[in-house]
Amino acid sequence: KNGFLVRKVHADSDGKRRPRGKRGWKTFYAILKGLILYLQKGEYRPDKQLSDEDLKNAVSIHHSLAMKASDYSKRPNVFYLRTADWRVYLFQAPNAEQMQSWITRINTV
Ligand code: I3P
Repeated sequence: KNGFLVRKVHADSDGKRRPRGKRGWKTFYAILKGLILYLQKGEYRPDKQLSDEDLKNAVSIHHSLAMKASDYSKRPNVFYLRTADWRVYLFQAPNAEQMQSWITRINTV
């Protein structure tokens, strides 16, 4: 599965709150391949290679949990992703259907 997602990092590994100045929303083209969610920056092209920075942004979804962010009301169609090492991300999907599709795909790999 792939598509545009806007990401906010809420907590780095071990659940540590991400520091001020690094908590903004950023748009990525997300590619879910096996147990890795790749987050590609910049303009989308189907043949584009992942850069070193893109690889650093990749998220392991092994033993992770995605759920609708019902307590987050500032933006619509936002879901949480909590990883096995307790990173916490918020992802905003383009619409409700996409949000549900990402949640289902992440939770059923
Ligand atoms: C953050 C940015 C986020 C905001 C976050 C800010 O600032 O404005 O949009 O989250 O608030 O810290 P910066 O870009 O300097 O990191 P919301 O959009 O959810 O309000 P937060 O620290 O309360 O999460």
